[in-house]
Amino acid sequence: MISRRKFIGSITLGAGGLVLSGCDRLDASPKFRGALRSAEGLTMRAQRLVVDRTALAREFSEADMSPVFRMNGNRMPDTPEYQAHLAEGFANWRLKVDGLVRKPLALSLAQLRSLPTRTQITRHDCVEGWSAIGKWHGVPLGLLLRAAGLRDEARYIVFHCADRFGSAPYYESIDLIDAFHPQTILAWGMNGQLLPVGHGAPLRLRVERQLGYKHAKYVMRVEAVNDFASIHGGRGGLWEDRVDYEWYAGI
Ligand SMILES: Nc1nc2c(c(=O)[nH]1)N[C@H]1C(S)=C(S)[C@@H](COP(=O)(O)O)O[C@H]1N2
Ligand SMILES: [Mo]
Repeated sequence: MISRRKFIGSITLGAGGLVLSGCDRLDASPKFRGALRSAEGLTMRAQRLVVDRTALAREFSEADMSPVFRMNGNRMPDTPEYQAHLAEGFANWRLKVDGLVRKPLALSLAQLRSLPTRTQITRHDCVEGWSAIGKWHGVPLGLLLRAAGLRDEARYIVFHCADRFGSAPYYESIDLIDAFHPQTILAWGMNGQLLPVGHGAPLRLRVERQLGYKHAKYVMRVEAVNDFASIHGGRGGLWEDRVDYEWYAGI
C-alpha cells in the first residue's frame, strides 16, 4: 500500500520537477515566468488534492521553545506614522478590517486583546534556512472576518504592513482556507509578553501552515479582496513581487 506521505511526495515533486527541468534551458523571459507560475499553480492544486489544508500544524510544549527566537526582515518600521504609534504605546492605533466586508471594523489593541485568545506553540520555518519554536497569543483571524461579514465575492485576505523595503510597503495575502484555519491568528503577544517591536508589534499574522515570509508583521490593515492582481506588484506579497517567492508557501 502506498503511504499517504509518499503519495504526497511524488505528486508535489512531479510538479516541481517540471520547473527544475526547465531551468537549464530557459531564461527569465515572461513566457518562462508564466510557465513557472503555472507549475506553481499545479503544485498548489496537487497539494490541495492530497493534503488536508484544514489539518493543524504541530504544536509543541514549553520545553521545546527556542531560547532565542531570531528577528528577521524589518525590525523597526521607519515611517513617521508608525513611530508616532510606538511612542504612544499604540494607544491610538487601530486595526482596520475592510474591503469586501459588510461591516468594516477599526479595533484598538485593547479590544483585540479582550477578544477570545488562542495560544499556540509552533515552529516558524524561514525560507532562508532557520527555524524557531515560539509561543504566540492572538485572536483567530476567522473571528474578525466573521464579525466584519465577508461578502460573497471575497476570495483573499491581504495584510497591509507599516514597514517598507525601499519605497515598497510590505504586504502579504492568503486564501480563505488559510484565513479561517483555526491556527491562523493575529498575534498581539509572544512567549507570554506583548509582542516586541522586532517581532511585529502591535500585531502580526501567524499562518502556521506556511513559510515565514507569509507571517506579516506590523499589520495595520486587513483587506478582503476578490483578486490581488491590482495590489502593488500584483503577485500577492512583497517577496512574491520582488524575488519570485511562491505565493503559496505551504509546509
Ligand atoms: N512586515 C513584515 N513582515 C515580515 C517580514 C518583514 O520584513 N516585514 N519578514 C518576514 C520573514 S522573511 C520572516 S522569516 C518573519 C520573521 O519573523 P520574526 O522577525 O518574528 O522572526 O517575518 C516575516 N514577516
Ligand atoms: Mo523568512
